Amino acid sequence: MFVGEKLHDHNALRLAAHERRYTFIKSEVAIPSDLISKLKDFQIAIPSWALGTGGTRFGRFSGGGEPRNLEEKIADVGLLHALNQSSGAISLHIPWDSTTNPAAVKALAAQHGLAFDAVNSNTFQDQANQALSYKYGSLQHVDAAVRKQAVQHNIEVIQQGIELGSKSLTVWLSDGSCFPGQLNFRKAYERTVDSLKEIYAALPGDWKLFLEYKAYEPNFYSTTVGDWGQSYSMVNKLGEKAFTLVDLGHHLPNANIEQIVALLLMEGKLGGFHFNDSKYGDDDLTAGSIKPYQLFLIFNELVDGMDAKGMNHAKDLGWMIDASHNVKDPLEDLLQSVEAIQMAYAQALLVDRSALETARNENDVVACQEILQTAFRTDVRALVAQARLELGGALDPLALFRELGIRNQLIQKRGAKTQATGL
Ligand code: RM4
Ligand code: MN
Ligand code: MN
Repeated sequence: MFVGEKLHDHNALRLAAHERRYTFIKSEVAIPSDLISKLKDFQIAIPSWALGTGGTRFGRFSGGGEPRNLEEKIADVGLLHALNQSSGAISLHIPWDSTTNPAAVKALAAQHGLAFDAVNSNTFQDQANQALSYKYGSLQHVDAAVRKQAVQHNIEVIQQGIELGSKSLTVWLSDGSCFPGQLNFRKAYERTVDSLKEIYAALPGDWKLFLEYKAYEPNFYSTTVGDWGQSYSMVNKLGEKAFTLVDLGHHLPNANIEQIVALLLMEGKLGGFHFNDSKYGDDDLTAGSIKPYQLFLIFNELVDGMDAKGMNHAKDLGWMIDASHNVKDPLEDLLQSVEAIQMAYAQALLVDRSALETARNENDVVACQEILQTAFRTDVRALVAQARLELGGALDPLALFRELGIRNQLIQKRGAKTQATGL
């Protein structure tokens, strides 16, 4: 859509100010020579289910112009990517995004410069045409026929993913229990692992399986894959293509997520991320909007841990957003999230790691804190903007989105009352 020629004018107007800021940071801060190229390589996948307005059980307030089908979702992500050149992938949720014409969908995505990141299965809802219910769980269910149906669904998701060129499956289970006594924890665990083994057996050789954990909701007493330990022990039983996926909103309050990330990476079992932010639970708010320091500390561990293993920052883990926007324009929110993630990554790349190691070895706690906070307090926006500029994106994607009146155009094209699939 309509970004091309306007982007040039937008950047021309802002170039002098940007160059002033970029020159300033280069004169003030020791910037690793490969920082800009690392930022340029770093692409963040957009979830297909976050392109419409999210709701809560109390209601949903659409902003209009929401994508009505998969093609329009791809167009929306293409738009984001045209603005920031950093959202070059889309993560699909099946059956919400099922298609009967994968070749056409793949070609459309390619026109927008988009790849398909992890495909997500859905055994937390019952579909209209579904034989058996997931009310009491899916892969953990006491009835083998329900488990079989859920396994089969995951295998179908893999097959759809293969046709689109995806390379990973994310399994998030709502399985658990709402009341003490309802579930035999041990048996639920064992049944889940057995079901996962069947899904794992259907994975192509170059695919990964991500097992996402979540502390609670929709089950409120126990969740069968409730924390990183449970996911980690399960993926270890599956094999080398299985990994744990960390969704930042899926922990109990005050969990030290950066430590979890460091240890999963050390064990070679961190698969990827669902970025978002939260104040209380699985709030799915804009990345970096509530706890930006935590986001930075997570990236600090990621950079440290990936470098220790010689991993490729951009390619060796799955970088995805998982968000829901109740009051913001979804596309504006996603632009903000991508930028926040890039900033945390840039700040982590600025950490003076040898000075930090020295300070740690000398038990100089004050120096350790100073080193991290110096990086965190650096205004890296000009670095992120420079990477975007070199890629052909907008100096200020959010401003350009507004200058172009994109939401109004979408409303005119799609209507004010459209509703995208999702929660
Ligand atoms: C869950 C979880 C999953 C997502 C669903 C829609 O809370 O975060 O990743 O697929 O929501
Ligand atoms: Mn998630
Ligand atoms: Mn979630």
